Amino acid sequence: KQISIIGVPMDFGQMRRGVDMGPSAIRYAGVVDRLENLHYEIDDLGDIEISRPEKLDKLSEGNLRNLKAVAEGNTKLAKKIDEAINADTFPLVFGGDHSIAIGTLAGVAKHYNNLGVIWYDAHGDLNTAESSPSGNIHGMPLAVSLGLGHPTLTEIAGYGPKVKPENIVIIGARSLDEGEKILIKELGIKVYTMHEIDRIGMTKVMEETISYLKDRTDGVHLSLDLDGLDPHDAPGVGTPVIGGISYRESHLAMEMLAEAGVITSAEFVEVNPILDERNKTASVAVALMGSLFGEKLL
Ligand code: DIR
Ligand code: MN
Ligand code: MN
Ligand code: MN
Repeated sequence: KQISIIGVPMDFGQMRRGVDMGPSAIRYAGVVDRLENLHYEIDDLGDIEISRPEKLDKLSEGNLRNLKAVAEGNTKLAKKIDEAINADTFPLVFGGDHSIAIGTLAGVAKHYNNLGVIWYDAHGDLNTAESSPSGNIHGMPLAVSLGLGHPTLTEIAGYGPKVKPENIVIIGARSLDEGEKILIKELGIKVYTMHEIDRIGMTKVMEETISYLKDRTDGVHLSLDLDGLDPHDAPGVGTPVIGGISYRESHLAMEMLAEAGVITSAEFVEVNPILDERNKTASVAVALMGSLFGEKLL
């Protein structure tokens, strides 16, 4: 099977510069060799062109920072993803801040009747302009994909919503804003917080997640925010939250997804080499990709 790598040097979904260098850091950490060793054919399509807004960090249309630049980048990304899937390749996206999940899902979801989404993140990313405490669009992509938010974002690629609430599983949550908590309850979104991960263990969490999604979906997108991991293991992220998923638990999760063979597209986001320690976070991302694509010791 062929993998199409798409880099998205987007940092306008939040305010810490440097996450635009995430795709370079991940490539530098050796992702192409790593996946080629697993006998995949890798087509690195390079980076999406992201144009800098004339006035950076402007809160346009109310509470949406850099709305135009984020929407433009995601529109281009959606098109690239669509082409990669039409060419029968597996789209593998490198961020960039998490606002790029808007474009990834816009490109992926039209190819499935019931797309499943695993949201591996310390956060819910379920804010709208109304509920967001920051105005940062990287805190909104899951809401946008559910059809909630500004039409400039929800209608990217000309349709919406992209996903159904019952097809989503959030894993690793430990920082949710008030509006996000209400939305999770209202929509009945399945969430494994750190409490459940501690209590039942990652093995059970992934067994349940896989059987839940297998029953109801015809494809599953993995959206992995590196801040889902504990900052000790992944320090190079803009919004670290202590008490996260460990490196080992994350490998186990990826290995179980590989064994189940359920993942049909993936993205690894929020790698910020400026905030990192000797490219540790990009290296962790690449190691996790190894496991996701079937790497085994023996
Ligand atoms: C926060 C941070 N909930 C916000 N979100 C992040 O700004 O909406 N998501 N960092 O990954
Ligand atoms: Mn996120
Ligand atoms: Mn996050
Ligand atoms: Mn984040």
